[in-house]
Amino acid sequence: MRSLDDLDLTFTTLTVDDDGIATLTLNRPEKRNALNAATVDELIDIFSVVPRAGVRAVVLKAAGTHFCAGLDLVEHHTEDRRPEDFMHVCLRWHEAFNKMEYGGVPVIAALKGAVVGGGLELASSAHIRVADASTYFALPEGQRGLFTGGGATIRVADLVGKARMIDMMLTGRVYQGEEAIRLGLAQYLVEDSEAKAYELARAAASNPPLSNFAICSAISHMQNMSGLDAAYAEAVVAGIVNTQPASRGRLAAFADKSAARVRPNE
Ligand code: 1HE
Repeated sequence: MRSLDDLDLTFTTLTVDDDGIATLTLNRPEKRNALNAATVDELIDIFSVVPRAGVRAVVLKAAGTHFCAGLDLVEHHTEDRRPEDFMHVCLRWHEAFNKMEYGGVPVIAALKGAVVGGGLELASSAHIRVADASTYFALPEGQRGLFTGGGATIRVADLVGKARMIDMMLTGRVYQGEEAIRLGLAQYLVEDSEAKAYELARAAASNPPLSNFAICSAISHMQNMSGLDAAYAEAVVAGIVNTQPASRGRLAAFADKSAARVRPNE
């Protein structure tokens, strides 16, 4: 079985601290972290290993001032790809992003600057998105004479709805700030998106891993099912998760009144 130590990374870096919090950094700032084929291969490798490496949460962040400029347009231009070549490029993107979304390990994206095109497809595969004042979202595919190929028709449409996604693609409309939060492009708007992402990762990492596995895979799977099948799958997952040994002590603490209660924000 491959381990984190076996990973051979050029355009990304991955570190894991003693608490099992991984930091995955897109590390091609001179190209605004544009996703070339090699970076996508690295993401596939990383998310093939992470779920079996004891990682409890991942903070996905970027070097430089922009999160991700999407598809490497220069590589795409230089390679002069045939339809079947680009279809396989897209299948690799889907493999990487599906491994992220369905892998069972919480991924928290710390956003800044441009989160555009394929960069938004990447961000929308994370489980939580944190934006700062510099963050802006767009789908410039129409302007470039392209179409989304990394799952935006599923994940971005899911976040903002079909009509808004079509508008973004047709007109290049940019969303940022509170408006982006209101639409669901990110769940948090803060001064320091990285600091907040680590805070959220630590909170998530304190849950039992099996609970997080269900939260970060079952919900996505269930969205793909009929209502009837989703309800059945939910019962099966809850049967396993809600009787796990790791929940016994937490339930006991609630019963003996030593566990924290759920209170409104101050
Ligand atoms: C790139 C890319 C890229 C920058 N591919 N090289 N995505 C887009 O349409 C967004 C394209 N990029 C931009 O609009 C801007 O570059 C940014 C807003 C992200 C940043 O602007 P800025 O002024 O900070 O940087 P820059 O001067 O435009 O670019 C700096 C360098 O990064 C430059 O390279 P250099 O060698 O000339 O220094 C740029 O060429 C390079 N660079 N973005 C390649 N995207 C699976 S289908 C998905 C379809 C899509 O993602 S379509 C959306 C593509």
